[in-house]
Amino acid sequence: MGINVPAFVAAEIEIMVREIDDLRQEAIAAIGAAADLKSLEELRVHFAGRRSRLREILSSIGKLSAEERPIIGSAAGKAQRVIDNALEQRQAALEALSESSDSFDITLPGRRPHIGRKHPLTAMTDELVDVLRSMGFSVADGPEVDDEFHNFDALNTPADHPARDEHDTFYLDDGNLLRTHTSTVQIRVMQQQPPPIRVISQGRCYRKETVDATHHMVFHQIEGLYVDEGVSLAELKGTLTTLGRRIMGDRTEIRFRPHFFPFTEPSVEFDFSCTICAGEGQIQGSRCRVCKGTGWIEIGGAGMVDPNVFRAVDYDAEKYTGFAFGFGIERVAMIRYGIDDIRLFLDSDLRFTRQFGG
Ligand code: FA5
Repeated sequence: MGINVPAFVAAEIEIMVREIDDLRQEAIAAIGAAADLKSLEELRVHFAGRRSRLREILSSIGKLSAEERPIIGSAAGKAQRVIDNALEQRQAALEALSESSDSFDITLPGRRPHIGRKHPLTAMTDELVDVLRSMGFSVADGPEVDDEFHNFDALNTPADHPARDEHDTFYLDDGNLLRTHTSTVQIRVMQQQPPPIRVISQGRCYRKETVDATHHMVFHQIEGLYVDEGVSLAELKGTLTTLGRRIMGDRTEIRFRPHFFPFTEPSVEFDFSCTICAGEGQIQGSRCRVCKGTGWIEIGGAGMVDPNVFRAVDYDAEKYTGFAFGFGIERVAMIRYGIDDIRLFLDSDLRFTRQFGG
């Protein structure tokens, strides 16, 4: 694109116009060939910057005669617009190029996709539920915010009963409370359906507890209830022995220790033989760390359902008997996975959970 120079202009002006034309062409060629944004910026400074030759020409226009002024002004202004336009277009093209090459750089190492896994507590719960379901228990659910009736009264624990002290919890303004055990679900199920009942329930429980390595104010329990005519303590023992062997290993033994729970009579606490030292209490002469040398690991509580509980849900206490058991899932998971502090289950540090498969 040449510039027509009128016949009357002086030779210097003609030279100037040619210079502007050359500058424009040189700029367009260099800008089109700019390989990256950095070199484009250098070209911007050189051809369109404050100290560029084109600016110099434009600022000297005032010194020219009235005839010359529009010739140079128009040539230089046009050249500047063309250069600015070329700079803008090349910048857009280079930016698009760098974005697309960013996302398609096949030489970069691949990003490993984050594969989630089950929290050890979830894995343990799923396993316990699977075993108990395979033994004929169905799964029931209940609310974590419950009332005193389901958490205490219906479980034969009236307001003045000393057993309430061990289940101190968090009370809401409306008089409801955060359940202290999953036994609340026993009551809800029995209120809804007649015997026979064979049900388990698992979930979060709360107690106003001082937190240490084995106690938390938020923990999980799993509970079992079997009600029918002629259910016996022997069946309770058989059920828990099977559960113990499926979870802890084929050689696991169970023992019952007499205990007290308001809602069962008789009541027991049950222990599984220690799988680490095979119930010996010691490994190669030194005391077993897991069972602390006793050969037994405390698991939970159980017993035959107290007739008063049946009366609270309008069951015929003369006709039916039943057993119930309940234990902490953290406790079993800690033994199973060798976790020595219950607080770790609530830790958001993924280095903890990533240690467990599943
Ligand atoms: C009960 O909660 C009874 N409901 C269990 C039961 C059910 C007995 C049916 C008879 C028939 P206990 O308070 O002992 O019992 O708690 C049972 C288990 O829950 C304990 O063995 C322990 O493993 C777990 N547990 C209780 N409190 C906490 C706590 N603060 N932190 C972690 N685990 C706990």
